[in-house]
Amino acid sequence: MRILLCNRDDRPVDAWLRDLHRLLPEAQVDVWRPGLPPEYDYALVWGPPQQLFDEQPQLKAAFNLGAGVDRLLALRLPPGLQVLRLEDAGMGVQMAEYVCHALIRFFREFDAYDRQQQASDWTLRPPRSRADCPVGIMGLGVLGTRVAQAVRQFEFPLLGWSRSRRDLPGMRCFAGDGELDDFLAAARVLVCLLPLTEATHGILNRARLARLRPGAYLINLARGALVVEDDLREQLDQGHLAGATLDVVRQEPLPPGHWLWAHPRVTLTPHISGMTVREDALRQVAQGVRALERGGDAPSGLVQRARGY
Ligand code: OXD
Repeated sequence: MRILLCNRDDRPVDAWLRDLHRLLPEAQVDVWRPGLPPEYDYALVWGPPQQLFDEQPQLKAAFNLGAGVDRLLALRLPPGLQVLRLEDAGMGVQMAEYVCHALIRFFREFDAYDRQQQASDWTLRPPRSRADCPVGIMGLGVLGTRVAQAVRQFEFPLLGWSRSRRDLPGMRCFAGDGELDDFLAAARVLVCLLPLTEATHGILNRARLARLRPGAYLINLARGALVVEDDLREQLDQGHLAGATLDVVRQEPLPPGHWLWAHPRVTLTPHISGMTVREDALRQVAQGVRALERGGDAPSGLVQRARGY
């Protein structure tokens, strides 16, 4: 079995190769470079160039070394290629802690207390009502479910929205376009964990952000293009949104001088909410490769290419 590895430049290739050899000793693994003969079975990729798939049309499957497959599916892929994504692989717990941090920072007004400390101001702010702070999670896949489980510990009313109906414990679940407005109108904190597809591109536009409860807060850790950034700015400036924590933006890295860098109600992080954990990711890849080699049931993480996730 032959495997191609085409990973991000900042991921140390020796460590990835070492762990792959350990987990899949039967595989011959090569690091991708242009011009390799078309004789590989599987590709492990993160941000691969089109050339890889043009030169390797016989590949059986591509494993995306990250959760979101939007960039991979935007390439011209061989028609029969199976695409698999990382499902949790150590990212779920990181995203859960990221969301809880942003949520509690907003709810407990830690930014205001930071400003008070700067001003040597020992003022107690009145406690806020948890009942007035329903947390709505958009996207109830593996990661959304993990985040919901963590947020539930803090006893906020919990809402969820997904394309097809889900039923999660302790959560009021909404489904499909028909229930999106009601979901938004009920949420104060909106956590976005949706995949980026044609259907979700720009889903958080002016009209939808305006549906949220006044003083709402947005936490986006999925993809920047889900949000119309000018509409977000308008809602922040008008005060309908109290603030936003964004781990993702439309253009990454965010260009110098972009308004998001300096907006007083925006907290930014450079796409770090769920970092790929090599060991966990490769364990999932190894299981997937073995499942594909065996045939039979679809391996976990198999992407429905037509659906986009
Ligand atoms: C992603 C990831 O898909 O970091 O953004 O895994």
